[in-house]
Formats: sequence, C-alpha cells, structure tokens
Amino acid sequence: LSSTSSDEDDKNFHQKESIHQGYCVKQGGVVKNWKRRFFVLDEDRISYYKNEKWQGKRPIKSIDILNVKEAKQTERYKDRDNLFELVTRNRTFYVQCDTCEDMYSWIAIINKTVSSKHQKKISQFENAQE
Ligand code: 4IP
Repeated sequence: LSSTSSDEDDKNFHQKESIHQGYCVKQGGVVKNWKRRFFVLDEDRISYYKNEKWQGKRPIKSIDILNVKEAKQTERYKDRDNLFELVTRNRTFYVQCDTCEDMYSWIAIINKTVSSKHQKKISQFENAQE
C-alpha cells in the first residue's frame, strides 16, 4: 500500500484472519534505525503497526505476500541476534525477534504462507484454463 492511497482505501485495510502476529524490531529502509513494531500476517499480506491495537487501523506498511520471495535467518548485524531477513522484490527488511523460537516461527510461517499463496494462484490459473 502506498502512502498515496485515498481514504476510500481505508475499508480495504480490514485484514483477513490473522495467521501470526507479535512484536518485532525492524530496521528502516533508508534511515537505518530500529523500531519496535507489531507485525500481523494474514494470507495476503504482512503488515506492521505501531502497537498491538491494530484492529481497524491503517498499517504503517503493508507488504503483499506475492511480493515476498522468502524469509531467512541472517547474521548480517552481529550485535543483533534472532534476526531474519524478509526478502521482497524491491527491499530486504531486517527483522529482529525477541527469542530464537519467535524467529523460527516467523520464518516458517511466512515461507509457508508465501508458498500456499503461489499454489493458490497456480490453481486459479489452471481452473481458468479449463
Ligand atoms: C524512520 O525513521 C523509521 O525507521 C521508519 O520505520 C522507516 O520506514 C523510515 O525509513 C525511517 O526513516 P524515523 O522514525 O527516525 O523517521 P517505521 O515505518 O516502522 O516507523 P520503513 O520504510 O522502514 O517503514 P525510510 O526508508 O523512510 O528512511
């Protein structure tokens, strides 16, 4: 979602049922500072918000799951443990979890959601061909 979306788009911010959610610390894109944000994953997108009272609110940023290539553990920043990277078509997000278990959960669930989404797209395409 771009910052240019109109207020009309607000009703589209209603997410599908949340698959996974929780606080993580993320790095900025250009200004590389780290912020604690509340992440919410559903079958279509990963969004982050200022805090856990996200329901009905516009996310700070929302990433289309179809733009996500993969999530994987990284040691890019030596002073930050439990760190994974979320590789998208145009940006790699660095996300630090509170625990190692959190990190593995996020990585597994993101990659699973990405592949089910692609699988769903493929079946839709195949059904349309029939
Ligand atoms: C901001 O720094 C925050 O880190 C933003 O994170 C981040 O945007 C900005 O990245 C960065 O400049 P300040 O708060 O000091 O302005 P958040 O959006 O979580 O608040 P991203 O794109 O990471 O969300 P750039 O790329 O706009 O510089």
